[in-house]
Order: sequence, then structure tokens, then C-alpha cells
Amino acid sequence: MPKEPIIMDAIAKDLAEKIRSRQARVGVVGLGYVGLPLAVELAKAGFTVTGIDVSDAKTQRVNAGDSYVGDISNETLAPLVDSGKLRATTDFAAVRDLDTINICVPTPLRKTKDPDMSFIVSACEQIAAHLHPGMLVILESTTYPGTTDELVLPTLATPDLQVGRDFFLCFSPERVDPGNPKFQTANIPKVVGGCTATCTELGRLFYDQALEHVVPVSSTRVAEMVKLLENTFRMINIGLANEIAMMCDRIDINVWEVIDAAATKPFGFMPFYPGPGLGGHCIPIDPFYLSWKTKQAGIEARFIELAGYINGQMPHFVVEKVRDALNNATKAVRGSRIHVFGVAYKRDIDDVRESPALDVMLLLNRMGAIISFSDPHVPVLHLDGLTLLAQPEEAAEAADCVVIITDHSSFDYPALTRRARLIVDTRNALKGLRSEKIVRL
Ligand code: SAJ
Repeated sequence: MPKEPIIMDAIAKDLAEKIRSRQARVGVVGLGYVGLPLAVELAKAGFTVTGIDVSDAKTQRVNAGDSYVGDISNETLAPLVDSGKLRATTDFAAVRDLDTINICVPTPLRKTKDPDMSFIVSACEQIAAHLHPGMLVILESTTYPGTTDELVLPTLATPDLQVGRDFFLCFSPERVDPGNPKFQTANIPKVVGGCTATCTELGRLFYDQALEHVVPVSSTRVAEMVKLLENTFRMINIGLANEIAMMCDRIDINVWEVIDAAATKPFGFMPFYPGPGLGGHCIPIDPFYLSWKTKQAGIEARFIELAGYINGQMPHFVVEKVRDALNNATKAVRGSRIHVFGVAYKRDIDDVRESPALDVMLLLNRMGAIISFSDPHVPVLHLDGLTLLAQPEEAAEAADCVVIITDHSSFDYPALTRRARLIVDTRNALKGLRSEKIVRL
């Protein structure tokens, strides 16, 4: 693909200079687990940053130097606020005094598995009302290829505000992995693609001031597709691991031993692990942004649909394991006390969004089981009209069956093995512990 010449006319040159000198006044829309760390990195790099969020609570906490994002400590946030480098507001009129703005708002799925673009549309409409010549706008929210060109651009552009000439527009996928001890916003490579070569260059220059590694690509669509490939790859391979687990279960092979041995291959293999299902607000969601778009282009995303089906079957598979384990102990699910260990969507976090634990507990509750749970990160759970309070781990003692759904590091697994009558382990958390009472996926 021949490289487009980078034309830096007066407006672009002026913005580039403001970025290089850190005089550019920076804005971040959406102060969640993506936006707040980004705002902090940009402020640490020397920019004066205005965070914009619809939540009064969030903006007040930011302005009080009181972080609500695990990856950002108060010790990091407060000095930036006190020095005037970072402030937050709910007022989009602040955009008129900004030179750059990053959009980091949610992109969930509707119940129909169609993309919910309402957050992006709302943010863009608010920005459009105050957009002025010389601005760089970068969308970071994970979305389908074409969103920036087909949805954001028409919302922002006017006859007097032409992209690549009067303002500049890019897409850059967020790659934040909350709680990751090794990779945080500053050192995760940042892909960025613009509507024009000048847009891409300004996006590259902008991130280069604050992040360790910037990866410019030729268009917004390529940048949008990069993130979807990353997370679709993950979702499909988890689906494969889950299908292999169901095969091994049927032919009585220990799938965990198989995967651990396969993982010794030093090339050409990457271990993924079976589990009770696919949780979180990225992996179960992002691939359906891609399949929704390709379906419109007349291409069936068969791998995504199949992996979505298989991953969606896992809660039912777990419930069958519980039912059969109780049956072998001459007990019915109905009336049995079933205690779940771990309800967050993955280990050592407190997020229950799309957690498979909710599916498993709902299914068991509807079968007449008496359910309870322990989770050090989740104090209370609202489930289908039920409100359940987290119980201490000792509650396992009174249960007819314990189900390990999320293998938090802080659980006392040897004590659990002593206390429980029967354990269904969906995460191989009891690896290496031998007991008749343990049933594994
Ligand atoms: N899961 C499995 N088996 C696996 C891996 C994960 O069942 O082998 C399950 C988890 O238990 C969870 C779900 O899949 O329920 C998603 O887990 P995840 O490890 O993918 O964690 P997420 O959802 O926080 O994904 C994020 C993503 N980051 C971004 O989108 C920026 C993803 O791209 C990262 O690869 C992932 O974190 C990560 O590596 O931690």
C-alpha cells in the first residue's frame, strides 16, 4: 500500500507544535478503567488534562484525588490534581478550550447481540457542539470496523470543519488489562490509525509524548480491526479449550494434564484453559461487534458464532457435572445446599459482569438448589430477584456440594478440601490434590 504523503499545512503544523511542547490542552471523555489511566499518563507526560464524564460522582472523586480505578493509586492521582495538571468536569463545553480529545466510553452489546453505539453517539454529538479547527479527536472504544469513518466522522465534520484539513480524527484501540502487574497504559504498545496520513501522524506524535511504543497503521479501519482480531482470537481459543474439555470428559481423559503437557511445546502452541464459561466486558462482547459488521457485508463469522455457542454451553455443562456428582451421592439438586467459590468473571478481581457464576447459580436456583457463595472481592450479589451476601469460606462445611467457579488466589484450597463433602472444580484450582470428593471439568 503506497504511503500517502503527510501534508502538514498550517493548522496541522500548529497542532503538532503544541503536542511536541506539551502545550496542547488535552481532554479525555469517559473516566473509567481505560480513560482515567490514560488521563493520568497524559498528565504525567506534562499535558494539562481535562477529564469529562457524565458521572458527577466520578468527576468529584477525581477532583478530590480519590481514585476509584484499581490501577491508579491516590498517591499517583492526587498530586496531578493538586498541581492543576488534571481536573474533571461533566460539562462538555470544556471541549471548546481543548486541542485534543480521546473518547473512552463503553461499547456494550444489546440483548439482541447488536452493538450498542449509544455511548459513542452521545459523546460525539456533545463534542461536535464545541469542535473547533485545529482539534485532534481519537476514538478508543472497541467497536466494529468502519465506526470512525461511517459514524464518528459524519457527526463531527461540517463544510467548515473538514477532516485532515481543519480537524484530525483517528482510532486507537484501548488495550487496558485491569490489574495486570506487568502491562499498564504506559508500556502497552499503542496502535493508531487516522482518516488521513496527516491524522495518523498527529495521532502517532500525540501518543509518542506519553507512551513507550506507538504503532501507526494505515487507516482507522485497520486499527479497529486489530483489537477485534486480538479478542476474537482469544474467545475462539477459549472455545476450543472448552470443546476439548467436553471431549476429554466423555472419553475419560484429564484435560488439564493434556493442556499442561501440550504447553511444554516451545513453539506453535499457546495454552488456553477450559472453564465454566466466558465472562467480562471484552472477550464475550467484542467478537460480536465483528460478526455483526461482517454479516452486513454478507459474510458469516462462523468461528465466532460457533465459539459463542460452545462457550455459552459451559454453564450448563457445569450444572450437569454438579447434578451427576450429587446423584452419585444419592442426592437431588432440588433441596441441596450448593455453595459457589468465586463469582467474579476471572480470578483476583471484583467484576461480575457477564460472569459465568451468575449463569450457573441461576440454573441451579431454578432447579431448586439452595445456593450461597464465597468471594473475597464481591460482598453482595443480586441474582434474579435474590440478594445474596458473601459467606465466609467455612460455609463450605454445611454444603452438600461446593462449586469452584473463580479460582481466586486468596482461597484456602487445602482447608476447602478438608471441609467440603463434595467439590466440583471448574478451574483446576485443586490441581495436585487427590480426593474422591473432587470432581474436575
Ligand atoms: N478464560 C477462560 N480460559 C482462558 C482464559 C480466559 O475460560 O484460558 C475466561 C476467563 O475466566 C474470563 C473470560 O475468559 O471469564 C475473559 O478472560 P480474559 O483473561 O480474556 O480477561 P478479560 O476479559 O479481562 O480480557 C482482557 C482483554 N483486554 C482487552 O481487551 C484490552 C484481553 O484482550 C486480554 O488478553 C485479557 O484481558 C488478558 O490477557 O488478561
